[in-house]
This record gives sequence, C-alpha cells and structure tokens, in this order.
Amino acid sequence: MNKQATELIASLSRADFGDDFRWGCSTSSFQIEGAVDAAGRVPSIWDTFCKKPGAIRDGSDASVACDHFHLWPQDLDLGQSIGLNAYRFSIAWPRIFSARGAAPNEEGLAFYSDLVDGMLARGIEPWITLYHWDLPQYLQEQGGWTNRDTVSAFVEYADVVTRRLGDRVKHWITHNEPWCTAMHGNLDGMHAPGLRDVPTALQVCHNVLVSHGLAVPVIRANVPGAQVGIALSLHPIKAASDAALDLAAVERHDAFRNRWFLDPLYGHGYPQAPLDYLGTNAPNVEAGDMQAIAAPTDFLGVNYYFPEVVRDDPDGGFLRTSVILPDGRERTDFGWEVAPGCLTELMARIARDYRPAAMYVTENGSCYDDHVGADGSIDDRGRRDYLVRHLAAVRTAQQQGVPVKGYFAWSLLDNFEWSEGYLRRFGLAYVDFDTQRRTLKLSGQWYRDFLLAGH
Ligand code: IFM
Repeated sequence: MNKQATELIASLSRADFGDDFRWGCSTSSFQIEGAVDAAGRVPSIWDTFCKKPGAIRDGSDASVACDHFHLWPQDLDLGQSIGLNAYRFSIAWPRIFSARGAAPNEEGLAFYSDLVDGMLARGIEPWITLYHWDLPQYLQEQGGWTNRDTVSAFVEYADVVTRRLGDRVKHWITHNEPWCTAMHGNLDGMHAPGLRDVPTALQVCHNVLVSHGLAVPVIRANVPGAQVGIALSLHPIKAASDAALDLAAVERHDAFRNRWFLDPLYGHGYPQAPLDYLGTNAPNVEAGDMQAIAAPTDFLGVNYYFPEVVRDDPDGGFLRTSVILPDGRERTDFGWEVAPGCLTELMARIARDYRPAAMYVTENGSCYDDHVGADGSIDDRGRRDYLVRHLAAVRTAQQQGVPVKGYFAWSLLDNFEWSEGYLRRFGLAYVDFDTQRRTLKLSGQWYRDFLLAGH
C-alpha cells in the first residue's frame, strides 16, 4: 500500500470539503448503454468505427457494453449505495434524432426522463453531458463537425433535450473533452471517425467550441436556474529537461493542449503563438464566433488524469514537440503517470489565470488490471490509493482558495474504453461482461465508506 495514501486515509474526511460539495461518478452513454438498436436509436460514428478492422484493440464493440440501457435501475441503486449525491452521464444524440430534420424520438427522450426520475428518487442530482463523442453517423456523412450545419444541429438537439429535462436537471455540460473529439478523432485517428488531417482536426475543434457557445444561451433560456459548463481534458505540461529548447517546447505544447480551449472560452481568443505556427492549417473563424465561444458559463469541468512531459522535436508535427515517458515514474497499468500534486497545480493555475466562478473535477480515475479473487472480491488498492491521493489534492486546492465544488470519479462501472475496447478497466465497480454482474471493488468500498462516514 502506498504510505502516503495510508496516512491520507486516516486524515481525510468528507466533512472537510464542505456540506454542499458534490460527490459523484461519471459515465458516458456509448461506453455503458449498449442496446444500440433499441427504441429508435440510429448508428453513431462509434458504431461505424468499431466495424473498421483494427480500430478497436480487442476487436469488440459497444453493442452490449454494460447493458445499462436495461440495467440502469440497479446501476442507480449501486450509486445510491456508495452514497453519491451527484451522477454525471451523457445523452446519446442518436437516440434523440434519427435523421437531420426528423422529429425528436420520444422513446429516446423517455429513456433519459425515466433515468433522471430514477436519480431524483434516490437522492442523486443528475448532471448531463450533451456530447460525449457519439455523433450520429448521418451527420458525419455530411462532413461531421467540419460542417457548420452540425453546429446548428447540436444547438437544436440541446434545445430539445433541455426543454424536456430542464424542469428536473439543473447541471448541464455541453461537451466532454473537445480536444479528444477533434484530435483523437481527426488528427491521430485513434477515435471515430478515424481521420488524420490537420486542417480537419482544427476546424472540428473550432466548430465544437462554437457549438458550445451557441448552446449556452439556449440552455439558460430553457432551464430555470441552469448551471452550465464544459468539461475539458487538461494536462499540466512538464519539460523533459532544463534545456531552453525543451522549456520553449512546454510553452508551445501547453498553448495548444490547454490554452487553445481555456483562452477562447474565457474571452481571450486563441493564443497567438499556435496560430502563427499553424499557418494555413488554422481554422476558418466566422464573424461572431469568438464572442459566441466566450459565452459566460457557471463552472468549468476539469477532467484530469496525468501530466505530460515534452521535449523539443523538429520532427514532432506542427507543434515540433514530442511527448516522452521518463523512466522511474509511478504509472497506472495503462502507463499514465500518477501525479496527484499536478491536479492541485492545474486547478490553482486555472483559478489564477481564468477565474471561473466554480470548478468541478468532472473526471478523474485510474486504469488497473483487476483480478477477481477466489472469494469474488477485487482488491484494487492501486485505484483506491489513486482516488485517495487525488481527493487530498482537491482538498489542498480548496485550502489554497480554489473554488472547487465537486469531484466525479471516472467511472462508476468498468466500461467500453474506446479504442482499447474492454481491455482497460476504470470502474469503482467491476463488470463481468459475460454475466453483467457488478461487484464493488475495494476502491468503490473505500469511496462508499468515506462518503457514508462523513454524513
Ligand atoms: O473513458 C474516458 C472518458 O470517456 C473520457 N475521459 C477519459 C476516460 C478514460 O480514458
């Protein structure tokens, strides 16, 4: 057991975080729902991508996943048993609109309406993400996020969903991790739709941000008392060495990885340096776009997993940087560095540079290769320690005056981890994908005991 974690377990208390702190878990529609053909759902870009040979490492797809579409009552019971007071999930756009211009699908809306009622009945506050990567395939066929009509389609989708659920759901996240939507989807091809093209990736990124900005006032108009935000994947960037070239590489990498999103969202426009070296690859920005992107929000969602270490590299793409994996660092079984202090540092920096009214850790979690013991238990103390240490990092940020008001662990359940298929487990509950049995791991039991003890 990690010595630091042992000491933290003894000293950390839920009460320290304040009475109105949100204690949650996060999930996303495509990763858990399954039932891809049920109740009028049409294919998403991820259903298509999964069919591409070699796209998913274990050759799997999410047609069943955790079968949450059918098993949601027991999943909400699980969340309630852990003591969650909030739960972040996403809506599958292909369940709501079956074609461009079609009427909203009542069966899809009813599914989410029942899910929301199920949360409220269990004392769990629903937090909705509108876009967690499952774009309807019919929109990709007209150019996906490169087509401005997809921006309009998103705003219409946000309008319909918030009209229907806004009487009960007050917390709305427009997009999850636009960096991944744009760059994994269109630059490195790791995610759907699997493209590798710099201008496409940059235009997707811009249009996604515009769609966020245009949706914000629509959500506010439909939802009395709405709290609206966006969830960004953010990484503190560290230099591979003290060499001046590597320090400059940090600036370039950070400007694109983090500031490319934070700066325009908080009204500063895109950082100039990346615009300069992007040259003709820079996105087409229409009049009014930057004002739209800077629509005031109520909170920032911070998805934090690990820092990145970079070095100067003339062959390292348009950023001329390479991400390296230094030896001797503590890592999860996915190879991601474990660096809780970087979460404190990241939130303090955001508070200082952008002054969001509130911040929530909307995702944080770890992937370890779990083993089911002879007695059926899962002793995932690596994940438990990761959780404890990152909660302590959040508390430290709070003590420094950072307005962090909630923590959502990724994830409630093991699920479909995108291009890794089912090879990577992040859940606080273990899912046996043959039987769909859920078993709370040691980490989930610790979270439960921590939450219930302080209540
Ligand atoms: O599973 C993903 C999630 O969908 C988005 N954020 C990172 C998680 C772990 O990779």
